[in-house]
Amino acid sequence: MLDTITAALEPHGLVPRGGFVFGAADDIPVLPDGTRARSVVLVGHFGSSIWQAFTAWRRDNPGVASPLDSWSKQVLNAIASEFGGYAVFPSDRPYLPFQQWAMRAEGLRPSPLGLLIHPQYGLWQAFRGALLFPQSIAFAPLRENGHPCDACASKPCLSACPVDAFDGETYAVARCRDYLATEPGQTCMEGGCLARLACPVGRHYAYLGDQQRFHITAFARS
Ligand code: B12
Repeated sequence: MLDTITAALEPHGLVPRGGFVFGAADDIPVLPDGTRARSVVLVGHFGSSIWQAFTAWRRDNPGVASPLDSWSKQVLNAIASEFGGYAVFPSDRPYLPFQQWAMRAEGLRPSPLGLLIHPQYGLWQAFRGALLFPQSIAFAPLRENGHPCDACASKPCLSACPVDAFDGETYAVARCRDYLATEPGQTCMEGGCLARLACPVGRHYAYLGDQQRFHITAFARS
């Protein structure tokens, strides 16, 4: 089943990002029929893999509010129903613990910025949704990937932000957002988050210019 889900996601630039069977101790999401899900498959992207499909959809659907969320919902709701599952989304409230799920599904760990870091794709990856299923799915055992930040002595991500929004523990969200409204902050608005860009891991997968601007503009307006 995972192979056919992979094939259904591929034209959209999306990939399954692991999954797991819920355990008794989990806060297990309830499905629309009132029963509890048995397993979850996370769905996301690496680098700019979704950008072509998303921008084509956006051209055909101008003026849609929250376009990336709307696109994700259109694509993943259709795929979920094709496979007898139910899609949930990271931006929907109450927030589901996507990062905790991702740590379990892909063995990722957080970087000092709070974003999970992938050994190959670095900080240039995110989740567009998750597919919940009423049945157990057989997942391949997790490979131990190591944590790239352990080997990074200088941690350039922590010194690159012009307003020191990251201290390795917290993220000064208001300070970051306020800076984006200033003249010097236009460097971040145009090119993307300087802290994220300072990370040497997966640099090759850094988002394309349009995608950088799209995300940071959405954040600045949120
Ligand atoms: C609210 C939110 C924010 C808020 C507050 C973040 C914060 N300080 O916690 C704001 C708006 C500031 C924010 C910003 C960003 N976010 Co955000 N955010 C969320 C959201 C919707 C909910 C977080 C939450 O409360 N979850 C509920 C709890 C129960 O889940 P959890 O897994 O236990 O939560 C973990 C996080 O809270 C995390 N955490 C703690 N501190 C921080 C700080 C940061 C910066 C992040 C990203 C996470 C984080 O630790 C928790 C334990 O693992 C999640 C999606 C989701 N459903 O989780 C995305 C999410 C965490 N964000 C994400 C991203 C990518 C970003 C941005 C980079 C957006 C962008 N521009 O692309 C920015 C980061 C700023 C930057 N420098 O660019 C991704 C992270 C992917 C990854 N690789 O880990 C997520 C998972 C969304 C997604 N679609 O993939 N975000």
